[in-house]
Amino acid sequence: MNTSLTDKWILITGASSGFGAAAAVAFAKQGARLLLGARRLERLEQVSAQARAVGSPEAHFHALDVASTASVNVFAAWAGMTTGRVDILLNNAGGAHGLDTVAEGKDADWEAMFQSNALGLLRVTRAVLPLMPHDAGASIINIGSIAGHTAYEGGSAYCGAKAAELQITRALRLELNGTGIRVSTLDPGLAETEFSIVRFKGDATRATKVYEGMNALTAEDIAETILWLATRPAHVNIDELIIKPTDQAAIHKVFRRPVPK
Ligand code: NDP
Ligand code: 8X3
Repeated sequence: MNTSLTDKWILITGASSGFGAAAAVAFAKQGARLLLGARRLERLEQVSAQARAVGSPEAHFHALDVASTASVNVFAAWAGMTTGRVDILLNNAGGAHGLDTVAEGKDADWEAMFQSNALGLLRVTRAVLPLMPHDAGASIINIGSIAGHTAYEGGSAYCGAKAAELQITRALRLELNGTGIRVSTLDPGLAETEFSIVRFKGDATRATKVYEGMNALTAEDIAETILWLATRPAHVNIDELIIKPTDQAAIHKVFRRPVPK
């Protein structure tokens, strides 16, 4: 039997936009209860209101900076007081900062990428694990990237951080073997969210060009896949799943239609 999400508690990091916000809404439509974290509180407030409007009996939010151990621990304590139980942990917070070569790279960008995509995932998982039940179909779903599998120029730190995410996921699955807690990584290719706006530090024109002439994945595509992962029967673990747009045959091979001038 597939796992029902009704009354399950779902904790989502990076729930203020993109995949995390879309996943919150998708889980809410299934009647799940939500714990949402990110740094932008006004955006979290909007997402939690939308989640309640589409069917979540409870959608709570709290400030979370996964780059700070103190913030993660306060967030996890809040989650524990709110519910005492987390059935599904979606480690989604992360992103890219800059597209510089190693020769041109900035410490602040490198640090932000390893903090959010790798160390943040470790910190949140450590803090939330005590809240996760054993042998009840609980899941940890980590968001990786095809960038963790294949490097590209300008992607050294992002690709490195997502490669770390992949290996952290694999180690965690070994460590949790026997607990019944499932551990998956979902590794998308090009998806049009705020990802490139963040990467290019607010340059929307440059961000739009990343997806020009091709049909990119949407946040809803990813949310639907996360939902599918979370609802496999309790004895089924999807270890690693790569999802790419049909127009993206490989990280460097993207089909683009001519764009009318
Ligand atoms: P968005 O920029 O739309 O969302 C990123 C989310 O991460 C936001 O909610 C942001 O919240 C949160 N976040 C970033 N840093 C922190 C932090 N330090 N503490 C807490 N939250 C943080 O992009 P996506 O939805 O596309 O990205 C979601 C995940 O998917 C990321 O891990 C990204 O690397 C990955 N990914 C994206 C792909 C794409 O093409 N879009 C492809 C493959 C993977 P806030 O700023 O409010 O804190
Ligand atoms: C995001 C996909 O190819 O822009 O992780 O790095 S890519």
